[in-house]
Amino acid sequence: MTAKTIETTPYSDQKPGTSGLRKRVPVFSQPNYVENFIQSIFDSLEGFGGQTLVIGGDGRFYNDVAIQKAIRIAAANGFGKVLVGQGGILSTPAASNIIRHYKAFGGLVLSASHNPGGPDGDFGIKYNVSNGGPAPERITDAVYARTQVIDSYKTLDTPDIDLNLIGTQQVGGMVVEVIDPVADYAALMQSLFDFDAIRALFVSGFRMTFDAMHAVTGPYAHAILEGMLGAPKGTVINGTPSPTFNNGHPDPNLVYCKEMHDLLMTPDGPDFGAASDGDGDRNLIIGKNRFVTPSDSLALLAANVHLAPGYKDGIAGIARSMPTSAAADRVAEKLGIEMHETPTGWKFFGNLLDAGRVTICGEESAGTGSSHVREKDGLWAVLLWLNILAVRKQGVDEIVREHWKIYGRNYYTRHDYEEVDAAIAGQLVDDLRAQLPGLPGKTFEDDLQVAFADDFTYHDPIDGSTSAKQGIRIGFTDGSRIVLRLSGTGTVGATLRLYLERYEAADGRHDLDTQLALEPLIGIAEALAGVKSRTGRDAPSVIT
Ligand code: VG1
Ligand code: CO
Repeated sequence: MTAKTIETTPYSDQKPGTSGLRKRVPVFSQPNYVENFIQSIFDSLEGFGGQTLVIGGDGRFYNDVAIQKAIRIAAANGFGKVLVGQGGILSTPAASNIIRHYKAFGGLVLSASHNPGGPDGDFGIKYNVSNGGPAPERITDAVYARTQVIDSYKTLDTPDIDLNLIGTQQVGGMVVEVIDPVADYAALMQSLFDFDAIRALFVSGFRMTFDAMHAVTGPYAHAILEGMLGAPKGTVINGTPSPTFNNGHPDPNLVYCKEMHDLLMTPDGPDFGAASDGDGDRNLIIGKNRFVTPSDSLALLAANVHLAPGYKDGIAGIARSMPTSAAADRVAEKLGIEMHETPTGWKFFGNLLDAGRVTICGEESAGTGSSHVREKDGLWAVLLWLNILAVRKQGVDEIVREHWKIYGRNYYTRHDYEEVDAAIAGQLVDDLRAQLPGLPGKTFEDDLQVAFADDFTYHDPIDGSTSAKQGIRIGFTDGSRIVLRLSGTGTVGATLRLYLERYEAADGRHDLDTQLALEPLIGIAEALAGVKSRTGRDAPSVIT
């Protein structure tokens, strides 16, 4: 079968954001929109002839349509083989593992992650490179440049392949193998964690709820938690992936998982609650009477990870995204290991992980992961927590409190203002940036003195690349911070994210309400940036 070359014209809006290209489904459904983007990815790569490409997504609306297109374009461009998850399903961390395990050239991950799905919801395409991680900026920049001038793409006239049939099929000169999306990932988890200890925990009567949010982790959680680990049936809720996420918002935070949170705060509720997002790379952790902020979770996991067999020799270092609280920094300091601060987005962790400089990474946006793959990994974090609980034989709340007694507590919150007018948001950030040089040395609220104020620039210590304008940081002498940046994953208008952090020493007060503890900083941020006054909002859209 010979490849056809189809003429096309560029779309001006195919610039990948924090995690691939994300747009509304009606945007992706425009003629040649998917084709242009995928061909632009392939045009930006070299040496994939005869190689393997992994394709999978979170099962959202349009997943199946895009996968069939991607398979034809891959075949016409000369890939030797495509590995695709059954039903088109692969969680983001599972896709990362498949790329690494089968030494694929790269992979297409089809997801808009925590954004809602459906005919009017969001869709997304991300390219991952051979280490299993998101393509670095050098590649995403090249892809974007290519989308601006693309004039043709290659495809084949072939029928759709049967995505439900495990085994191999042929598309032109290319082999398509439909694989079990769960098996390899489950085996990887089993190699890292003490499954016997976790099984014993469940036998002892420990109760948990895992909310898969009608998204991709359902099959993984059913197989691992209820299957391999013997958790009672019903432990996993909302465990069947739905193209619309049952009309929900698959973002595991206190807004969209409020019911589970409230259940965990009752005396008869389960001991442990967890959830994951649309594509399975985020995690929410709630113990009985204790919500664990993702920043704290990163620090706690780093401090206890040696209790899991896969990490028994300790860790090389920790990396966190810039807006993530400095709680993990204190763990790294105590362990005497490297600590790295990177821009938002998992793609910045890849080089550090590949070089063996760090083992654990995390983001305040409910993302934690390790060197086992090159994506954040929701179920991995849940299993590591379970492993720690099983070995320490303590509850989440007790473990968190003990941690604060050793390291102090970083009170932390994020205020999101969604769907703000993009021009207003841009101007607001520009105006705040202009104030930065005058801030160091200034004192607010009597005793909060600005130590530094800058727009974060990252210098990658491995490849020497520089990423500028990654978010505004205002740091105070007591360790408090205000961070403001624009989201790179939203699909409508602009989303302003305001991150606030305050450090309370080991012998300080650890029982304050988070929003109250941060009130002075919230006031300073409003005085400096004027998010509320300039956007006309009286409160954030989401507080996490
Ligand atoms: C958000 C989070 C970021 C995360 C990214 C992708 O990006 O802040 O930490 O890496 O989403 O996560 P932004 O630019 O909107 O702040 V996922 O689970 O949506 O792939
Ligand atoms: Co996600």
